[in-house]
Amino acid sequence: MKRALLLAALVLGLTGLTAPAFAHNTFVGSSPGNGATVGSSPKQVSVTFGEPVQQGENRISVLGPDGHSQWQAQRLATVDGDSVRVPLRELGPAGRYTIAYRVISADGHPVSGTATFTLSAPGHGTPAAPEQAGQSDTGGGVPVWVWAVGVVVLLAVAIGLALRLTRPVRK
Ligand SMILES: [Cu+2]
Repeated sequence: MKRALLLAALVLGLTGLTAPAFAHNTFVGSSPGNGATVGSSPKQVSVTFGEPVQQGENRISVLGPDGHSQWQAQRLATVDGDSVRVPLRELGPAGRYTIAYRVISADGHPVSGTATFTLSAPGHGTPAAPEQAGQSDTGGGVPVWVWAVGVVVLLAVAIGLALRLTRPVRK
């Protein structure tokens, strides 16, 4: 019994260690370049990876110097081989903007990360309204109480089954 547990722990440990080693996509670069300074608002932002990006829920959010205002002009990023891009609104305040990406690798795994660039001279733009930026749908999905009810029902079914199975058979 102890040996079996040890073996199970070992297998879990090994898979846990090796799982991240299987290639998923890696960040290669961005435009504007990571750490670059631009004098005026770029028309678009793109991020390039080491492998092709799958079509789907690929997103690039461009966050303003305040850390939360959003400046991308499109909810989903356009895939172009191994890179993704979104058009930008005209930027506003000068300062450091963050390119936050989340894309789907060719192997189906999501890859996310950030790059930054600095706008040296303020533009005349204003950030996207939350619903335009696609923020309103991030809280979507199944409400927690539905899950809770599901778990309770499953438990009840399991207990019922267990009781039936353990009940002595009468003849
Ligand atoms: Cu992967």
